[in-house]
Amino acid sequence: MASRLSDGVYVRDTVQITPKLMVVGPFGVGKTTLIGAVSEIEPLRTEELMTQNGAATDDLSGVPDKRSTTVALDFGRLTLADDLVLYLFGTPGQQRFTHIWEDLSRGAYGALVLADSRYLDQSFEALSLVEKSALPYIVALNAFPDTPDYPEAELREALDLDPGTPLVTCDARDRQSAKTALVTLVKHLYAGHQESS
Ligand SMILES: Nc1nc2c(ncn2[C@@H]2O[C@H](COP(=O)(O)OP(=O)(O)OP(=O)(O)O)[C@@H](O)[C@H]2O)c(=O)[nH]1
Ligand SMILES: [Mg+2]
Repeated sequence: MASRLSDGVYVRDTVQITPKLMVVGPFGVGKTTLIGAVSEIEPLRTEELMTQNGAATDDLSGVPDKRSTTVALDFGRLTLADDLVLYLFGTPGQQRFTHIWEDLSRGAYGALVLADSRYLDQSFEALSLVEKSALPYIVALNAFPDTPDYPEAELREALDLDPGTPLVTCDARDRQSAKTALVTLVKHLYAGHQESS
């Protein structure tokens, strides 16, 4: 059994809570990277190479080395405690895939909205999708090397965040940092659940 656990085939038999969580955000913000960094199973990826045909719509200014894009979903799994396993679903970031969101997010419990503070306006669409679907969420700013250090109050105002919505910074490539952002989301969901029960 131990070896199957490490294969990622089984979860521990103490697991009781398995929320489906969405990782959303604009094109190239780091959703696939974050799920790959934290997943304890081989993450499912649906990456396709980007071609010259997409040059007009795929804005690579923040991620000049990016070569592929998610066309359906990312999927990963993270055990946070003996009784708690997260199932992570990443969405495609390109606007032409927005219709996939409704199907993918069915049954989700909450969302991590990844944002890039160099291009905050690009996050508005993802924020409005989670708000429309009434999913509780937090915002995690994925820090890139040239990300300016804006005061939190300015970032909150620019994103029009409710005072109760957590705003954190993470490095989507770093397992511990990405995990900390997910823990913040889970605590936020738990606090909301406590309030409503
Ligand atoms: N410097 C830096 N680069 C990052 C970071 N996160 C992601 N990248 C790079 O930025 C690019 C975008 O990452 P992806 O994970 O593909 O982004 P995505 O949000 O899944 O993109 P789409 O699925 O196309 O919307 C990749 O080339 C990553 O290596 C980060 O935290 N810092
Ligand atoms: Mg992706």
